Amino acid sequence: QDLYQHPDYYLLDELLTDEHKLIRDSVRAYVKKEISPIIEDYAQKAAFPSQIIKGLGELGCFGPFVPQEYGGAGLDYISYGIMMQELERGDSGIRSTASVQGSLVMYPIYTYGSEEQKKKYLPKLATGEWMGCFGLTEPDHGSNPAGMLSNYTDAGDHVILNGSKMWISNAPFADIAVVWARNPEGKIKGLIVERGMEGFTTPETHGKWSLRASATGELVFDNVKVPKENILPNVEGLKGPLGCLSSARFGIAWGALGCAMDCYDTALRYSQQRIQFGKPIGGFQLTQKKLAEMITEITKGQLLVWRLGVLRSEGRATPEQISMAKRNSCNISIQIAREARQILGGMGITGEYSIMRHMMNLESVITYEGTHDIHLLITGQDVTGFNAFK
Ligand code: TGC
Ligand code: FAD
Repeated sequence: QDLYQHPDYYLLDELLTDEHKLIRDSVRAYVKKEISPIIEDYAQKAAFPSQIIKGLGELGCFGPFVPQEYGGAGLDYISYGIMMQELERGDSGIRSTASVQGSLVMYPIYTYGSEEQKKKYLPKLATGEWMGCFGLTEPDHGSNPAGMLSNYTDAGDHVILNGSKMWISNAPFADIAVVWARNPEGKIKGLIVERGMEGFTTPETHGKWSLRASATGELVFDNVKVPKENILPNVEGLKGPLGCLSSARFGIAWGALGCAMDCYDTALRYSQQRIQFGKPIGGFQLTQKKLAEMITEITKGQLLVWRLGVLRSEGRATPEQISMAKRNSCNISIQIAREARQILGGMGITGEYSIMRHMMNLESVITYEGTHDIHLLITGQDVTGFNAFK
């Protein structure tokens, strides 16, 4: 980790501003000091290192695109992407925590919330004093959230929420949950559910072989009384949660590349030092093929997410463009992790190196926020005009 060389084969640093590079350096230094030394241990014991929350807040990793008046930093989307890249180079579970807080909790409150909701929640979420989670997926509705069953009925100054969500990142420790449920007219609305509301529980999901340093759980609503002032007033329908996913998927497109960079860097250095048959394994053509293909895919991926960052910062990135980048980054990263693991031979399966942890984490990353195939179908629909989902 200490010797990490950031891959920049096409001199893409020249496309970044000094502020971007400063942000990258500070998040990278934080990851090196606070995350890399402990993350393997936390992943092995399947625990979330909650002590890092304060530092992530201080660094501005929670909702950096939110304006300063609400506690954010008002940064552009390339800055956000760079932060996610550096965090995920440390661990996808850590990036997940920041993604959920920024894109799936702060973004909807900022974009769809009332002024009172923004003032009440955003500054505390930006520092990490309060942590949030995002409840869209249900036991029977994963790729197809339009079928969700969670719902609420009207009861005067509050509503009564029933239903359940599963696979929810940060749920076990979150102070609030942004939850998507049907209103009495059957329309999808967002609600802010707070820990401590009667009938609201968050059982933890155990036994994961992936994202082990991230806490995952369910959200269970058993006649939960939610004040009407906690309903997000400015959006209705599936475009509400899907809009949040666009922000999070954008961050993942950058983040997954961080894993790829770490795996490539580790494998490259190992190949230069490991001697077999009297010479470094990096001298064998088959090893070079692996490394050359890795750096080619990383470079293509870097160009894709940089351009996407420009478009997103200008408000021009389409959901379909974001899908393409999320899918591509996850796909190349998981393949690079598998090839990098091979280059390390037996050492590749141990926790002494980060590769196997990245590889297992990426199985979640390629699945959540829309699976590999769902994103393919989004591109397919966009280019052909035909909807293959239904
Ligand atoms: P469809 O009819 O296509 O769309 C409904 C409405 O939404 C609009 N829309 C979007 N808006 C913003 N951003 C997007 N990405 C959008 N995609 C669609 C669309 O224009 C339409 O608007 P309107 O005004 O016409 O109503 O909806 P559909 O039911 O056909 O679904 C399409 C599909 C399959 C692509 C969608 O359901 C989907 O993306 N499914 C995948 C589900 C998913 O990604 N779940 C993620 C759960 S959260 C999570 O995994 C967090 S992990 C966090 C971590 O730990 O990092
Ligand atoms: P399914 O939808 O059942 O899909 C199973 C398979 O069928 C997939 O291969 C899929 O591609 C395929 N498939 C489905 N429909 C089609 C189709 N029309 N055509 C072709 N193939 C299809 N959700 C949240 O709301 N909040 C969170 O914070 C969150 N965090 C998560 C953390 C982790 C660790 C994990 C693993 C998941 C998380 N999720 C979260 C849920 C995640 O978004 C879903 O797992 C994902 O959307 C897929 O849903 P599913 O697991 O129900 O799979």
